[in-house]
Amino acid sequence: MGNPAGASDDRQSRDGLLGRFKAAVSSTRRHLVARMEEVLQGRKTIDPELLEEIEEILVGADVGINTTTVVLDRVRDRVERNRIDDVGKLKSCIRSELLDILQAGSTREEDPASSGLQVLLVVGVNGVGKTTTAGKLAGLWVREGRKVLVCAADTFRAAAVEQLEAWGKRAGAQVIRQQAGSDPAAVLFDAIHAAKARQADILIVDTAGRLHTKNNLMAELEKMKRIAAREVPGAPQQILLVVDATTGQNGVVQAREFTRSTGVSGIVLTKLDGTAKGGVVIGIARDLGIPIRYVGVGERIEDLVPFSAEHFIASLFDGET
Ligand SMILES: Nc1nc2c(ncn2[C@@H]2O[C@H](COP(=O)(O)OP(=O)(O)OP(=O)(O)O)[C@@H](O)[C@H]2O)c(=O)[nH]1
Ligand SMILES: [Mg+2]
Repeated sequence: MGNPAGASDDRQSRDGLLGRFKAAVSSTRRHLVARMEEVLQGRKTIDPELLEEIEEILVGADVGINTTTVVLDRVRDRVERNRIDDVGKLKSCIRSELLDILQAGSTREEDPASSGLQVLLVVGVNGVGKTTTAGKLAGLWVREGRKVLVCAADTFRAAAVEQLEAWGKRAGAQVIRQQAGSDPAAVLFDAIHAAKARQADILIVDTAGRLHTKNNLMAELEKMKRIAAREVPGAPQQILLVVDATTGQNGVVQAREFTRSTGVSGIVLTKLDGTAKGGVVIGIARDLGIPIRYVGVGERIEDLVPFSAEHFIASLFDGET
C-alpha cells in the first residue's frame, strides 16, 4: 500500500503469496485433495457410494459435518441437474462449491483506513498465537509505511510483556507497557494517549488468553472496549479473534462461543502450516460468517498472509503433493 509497487512487483508478490499458501496447506492437500483423487481414480460412474466416500474425506479434513453436508447436497444437485456422469468433472464441481462457500462466508473487508487512530484488539483463548500475530501485524504495517504502536495489555502471564517487546523490536514498533499485574484497561488508556501524542496510525493491543466462560476475563475485555470507545470515537475498529487451526473443529466451537459473547470483526487462523486440519477454514467461514482476515503460516515475522478464498482453494487443488 505504502509501497509504490510496479506491475511486475505486484505479480511477484501475488506469486509469492500463492506459493506460501501452497506450502502452508501441503499437509491438508495430502489429506483432502490427494485422497479425493485416489478415490476418484479408476471409477467410471458417479454413484452414491462414491459421494459418500468424498463426504468422509471432507469430514476427515475438518471441513465440519454441517458444511460437508451442504457441499455434498449442492454437488448431488449439480450432478443431477447437469447430468454429470464424468468422474473427472466431479472434482471441479466440488472445487467450485467449496470456493463458493468460502467466498460467501468470508468476504474481505478493507484494512484499517489510514486516517485517524485505528485501535485493534487481538483476542482469543490461551496459546493460539495472539502475541505472535500482534507482532506479525505490526511488522506488516510498519513495512507498509504506517506508524504502529503496540499495547501490552496481557499483564497477567509472566513474561508476556517481554515476549511482546521482542516482537516490537523485530517489527520496528514501540511497545507501551506497565508492570505485571496492572489493569489492562489502564495500560490501554496509556497506550491510546501515547498513540495520539505520536500521531500513530494503528494501535495493536495484545490481550491475555481467555475462555469465553470466564466472566471476569470477559468483563475485563468489555472494559477495554469501553475505554477505547471513550478515548477514540468508533474504537476499537477491529477485534481480531485468533484461532489455532491445529485444533480443528474445537477451534470452530471456540470461535462460535467467543463471537457470541463479544463482538468479533475478523478471524486470524494461525498454525495453518503443518496441520492436516486446514479444512477448518471452510467450516469457519460458513459457520461464523465472519471474514478470515489473515492466516499464520509459520513462526517468523513475515509468516502472516492476507487470506484469499481463491488462493486457498487454488493451493489445495493445484499444488503439488
Ligand atoms: N507454526 C506456527 N506457529 C505459530 C504460528 N503462530 C503462533 N505460533 C506459535 O504458537 C506458540 C504460541 O504463540 P503465542 O503468540 O505466544 O500465543 P498466545 O495466544 O499469545 O498465548 P498466550 O498469551 O499464552 O495466551 C508460539 O510458539 C508461536 O511461535 C503460526 O502461524 N505457525
Ligand atoms: Mg500472548
